[in-house]
Amino acid sequence: MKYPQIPYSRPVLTDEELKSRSQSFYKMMNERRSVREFSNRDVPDEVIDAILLTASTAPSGAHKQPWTFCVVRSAEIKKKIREAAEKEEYESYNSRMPQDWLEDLAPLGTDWRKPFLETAPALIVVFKRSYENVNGLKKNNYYVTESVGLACGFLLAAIHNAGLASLTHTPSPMNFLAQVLNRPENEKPFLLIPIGYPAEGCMVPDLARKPISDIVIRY
Ligand code: IYR
Repeated sequence: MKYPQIPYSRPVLTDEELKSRSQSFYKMMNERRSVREFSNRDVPDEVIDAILLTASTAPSGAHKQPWTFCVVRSAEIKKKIREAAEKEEYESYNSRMPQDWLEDLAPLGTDWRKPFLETAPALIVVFKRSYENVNGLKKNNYYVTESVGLACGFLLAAIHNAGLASLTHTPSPMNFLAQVLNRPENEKPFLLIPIGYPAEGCMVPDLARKPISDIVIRY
């Protein structure tokens, strides 16, 4: 089966319009920061739906869209997730992470405590679908990590554009998320993203992003 083809084009803009649009998007995106202190102020379901639909516009291998987004609003489940994450993180910070890693994280001031997992009004737990069960048969997906990574990038951009903050949290190991959320065998936890408003008085590290000369090589 081949998809029917439909026409596609983008409006042809002037160079000035291209510059202005690309620069204003950069300016907006450059204001995104990872936030670790969230307000408990609620966010509407419609906003979460729209940002998840945006995430799902990401390209994926063979258009398999190999992602599942679990939206956790239940205080009880958030608490379970926090307790399990803190248990793993405590072990990681105290015995599993090598000294170099701890030293690299020191400037960010992170530790095993994850209160934001209960404070944020919603947690988005992203799962990658390594394969699909089709009529009882295993069908592999393709470029699953790349695809789900792209969807998460789109998701973070959509969250920021909506006016909210997020954190890409990676408790390790994170198999507990599949258990707590009762996910099937073909889904593996990928990223845990609290979403909401930053807490009043929220602080973030004063870090700089690499200049273009450090990230681009022209040929
Ligand atoms: N998963 C831990 C440790 C951590 C690792 C990296 I790399 C970070 O950029 C931040 C934290 C945690 O979430 O605290």
